[in-house]
Amino acid sequence: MNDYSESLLVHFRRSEALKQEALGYPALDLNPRQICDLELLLNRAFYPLDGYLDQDDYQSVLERMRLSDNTVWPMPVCLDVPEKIGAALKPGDKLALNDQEGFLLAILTISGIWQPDKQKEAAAVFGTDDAALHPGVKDLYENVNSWYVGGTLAGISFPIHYDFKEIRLSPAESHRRFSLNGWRHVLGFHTDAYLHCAHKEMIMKAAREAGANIFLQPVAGLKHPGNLDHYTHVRCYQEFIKKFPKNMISLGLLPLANRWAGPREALWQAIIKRNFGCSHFLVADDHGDPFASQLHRKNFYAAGEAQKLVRQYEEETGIKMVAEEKMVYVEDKAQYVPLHEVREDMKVKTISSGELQRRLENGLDIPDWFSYPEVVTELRRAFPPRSKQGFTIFITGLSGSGKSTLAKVLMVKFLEMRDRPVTLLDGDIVRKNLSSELTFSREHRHLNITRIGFVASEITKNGGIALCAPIAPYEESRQANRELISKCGGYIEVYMATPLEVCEQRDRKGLYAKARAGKIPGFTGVSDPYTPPSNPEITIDTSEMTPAEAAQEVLLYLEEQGYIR
Ligand code: PPS
Repeated sequence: MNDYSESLLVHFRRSEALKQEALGYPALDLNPRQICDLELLLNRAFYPLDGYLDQDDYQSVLERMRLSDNTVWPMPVCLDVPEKIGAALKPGDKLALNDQEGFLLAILTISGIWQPDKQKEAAAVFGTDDAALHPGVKDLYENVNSWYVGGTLAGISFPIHYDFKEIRLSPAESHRRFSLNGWRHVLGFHTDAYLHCAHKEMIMKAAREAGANIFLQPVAGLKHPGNLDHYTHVRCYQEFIKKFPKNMISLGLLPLANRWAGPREALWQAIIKRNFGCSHFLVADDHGDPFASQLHRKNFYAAGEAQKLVRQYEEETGIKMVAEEKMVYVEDKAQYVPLHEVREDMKVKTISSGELQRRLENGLDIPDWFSYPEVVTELRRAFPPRSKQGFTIFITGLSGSGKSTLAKVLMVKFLEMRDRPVTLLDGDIVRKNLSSELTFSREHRHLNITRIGFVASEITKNGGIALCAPIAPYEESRQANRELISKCGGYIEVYMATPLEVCEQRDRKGLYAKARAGKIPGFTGVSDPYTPPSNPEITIDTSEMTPAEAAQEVLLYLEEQGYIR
């Protein structure tokens, strides 16, 4: 047996022994944010940390951006645990740390447990303790447990990823890659945005100035898996790096749970980049700002603060700050130039992210000066025009208002078009299948509607048409569905405003008569409320319209909005 296989065997035996040992310890299933932190602790991206901060280090980081031994470290990285676990632990105890499926990742030997003053932490880290002003503060108050645990880690396994394994580089792997390539100076670029031509020009300019190769390190943190965007982002990065000269750029995903703490965040990322082997770090003037690039919101941190802080600590961190310089396309020159070199007589062209979204939605041209055809192809695949997106038509109204009839006519029309699969989720059908155990109580009706919403969202996400026709008497259930489904494609709410008297007069199923006779308790419109939608896309009163006319109204709306051609 050679040295390498012997060390593997030793590692395997040690892990097996630790796994056995861990069976006797209290266990915690980590949330996605905690799994990100743990991975970066275990692979040494958070060097010099070899575990979670203890209370002294935590205080010192808040007050001085340094560990107690004076090393620069700007971000508190502690393990937050629920009270029922925290209150039962004491220093010296061990805690098994699992992923969300209960798979053992590490064993923590506890050095301290305390209840942090979150307001103080927020003020120190984010610069405000007001949750209304900063999403990072809100997250700290609402999603971080109120007991902190510090201690050292014995790693058993890195968190498991099935996606893009070949570009999930650890610091050891990126170091190795850089040295194999003979890269002595490496410029780290941290991003979570889609990158286009302007970014390439900006990165190349910075790399020339630093005399460095480039390490593009996009965040693959909290949003995936299951998030379509994550896959699109990474595929776009894979296309983007092909636009650079050979052997100039390397791509590696960073499983970082961003805190959005502005300057502190930038300094933290600089240290992380150094740990991955970078000598330089590209920093934007609004780096780490929670509202950076949001058109209608002012940034939280003052412009340039992040760059200043990273530069201030350059000597100690060992990584140099390179300021990002915005590049813009000048039409008369047919090339990109730095923003500060643009003269008044030059014609500058830009496409905002909102405009890009609009062009994608409508299948409009995205010019080559703005982005690369291969990147645009990936984007078009993920954000197809409305005529290729799935959508849900959610028809709500009283019993007898014409919901099912309208849904059936529409279904036939869509089947005739033959361009998307169609699923009918009529109230009665759902009650027989998906919700057969539910009653007509308020709670069960809500559950019934949100179940329909979930199924419709899956159909919509996969490019189909979901036709839903339940009574759906409550605004809160309808709103929940709107929120969920709009993220997956189109959502069109159709309010059947046929008056109660007309519905009751029709009484096709004889239910109103029974309800009036007291034989059906809690009947919608008679002895149970129906709240009309506050903002439906379409309102239809079938007392004045044939089913074909009602369907035509919906089809005209869909055509106008670009869902059908
Ligand atoms: S809800 O409120 O959205 O969950 O209702 P839904 O799933 O659409 O089911 C409505 C159909 O169930 C029959 N039914 C009742 N409706 C209202 N209130 C009570 N108490 C009730 N009991 C049974 C009725 O046939 C409804 O069908 P439609 O097609 O709307 O007439």
